[in-house]
Amino acid sequence: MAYKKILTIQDISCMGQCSLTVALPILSACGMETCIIPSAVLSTHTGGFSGFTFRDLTDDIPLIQAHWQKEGILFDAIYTGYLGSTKQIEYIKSILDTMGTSECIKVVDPAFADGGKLYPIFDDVYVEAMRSLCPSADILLPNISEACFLTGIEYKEEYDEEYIMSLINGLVKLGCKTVVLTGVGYRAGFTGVVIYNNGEIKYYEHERVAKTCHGTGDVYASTFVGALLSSGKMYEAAALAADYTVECIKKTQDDPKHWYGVKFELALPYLIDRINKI
Ligand code: PXL
Repeated sequence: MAYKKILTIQDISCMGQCSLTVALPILSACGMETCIIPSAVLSTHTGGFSGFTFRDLTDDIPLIQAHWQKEGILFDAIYTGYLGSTKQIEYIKSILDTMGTSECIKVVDPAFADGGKLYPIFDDVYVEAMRSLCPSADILLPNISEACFLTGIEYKEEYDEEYIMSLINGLVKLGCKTVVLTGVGYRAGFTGVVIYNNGEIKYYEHERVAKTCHGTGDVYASTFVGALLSSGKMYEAAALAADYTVECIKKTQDDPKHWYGVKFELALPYLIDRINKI
């Protein structure tokens, strides 16, 4: 297993099991050194809580970057998630362009929509800025809602392979090299992940757990990045991330009080076991 240095840029939701509070433990469990830039600090995530605090850390980003550049710090992977503002996207481009080693893998999780709707703080201007970030990424990790907003294709709950291919082709036209599209299910009881890489399409289908849980996109993305860096195997990493996400939902689904996230900690032994076998 390779020991790599990863930079992840996303918010700190102080309570709510998403973004950095999920990415750090998962990447650590995958055996990765993890450095962070918090994009914002919120009291909770924005999915179901009201009255959350929001401290935008946009202005800190270039200062942190400048310090690291003086220190000569470079990363084997840079993985971005929920960002705090449209202005941040310009700073993120500069980080993706300058802060990686020659082998650096750049992963962008657009993290701005679900269920066909934008998350509360985002708007069309943010979507447009995120579109312009696509060419800077090696791997884009959207769900179907984000793929729809980015490509301008209508959001559908039911679809066929042709529709999914139109999303993938639209993302490729935006400059995405590799796309890992999550939450793609063609038949009842199953969902899956479509992996488009260098003109080749693969699909990993797995059991669909009835309950949808907040934060699973972040669990998926963090696990995918950790497993990819650890193994160098794209399809296996996409599949492992899906299986671990299912385990996390299973650990949570019988507890109605735990509506705001998944009990991913309880499934970390499963993740560590799988990572060692990949
Ligand atoms: O899980 C994505 C996410 C991350 N961070 C914040 C969020 C959300 C989704 O709603 O609100 C603050």
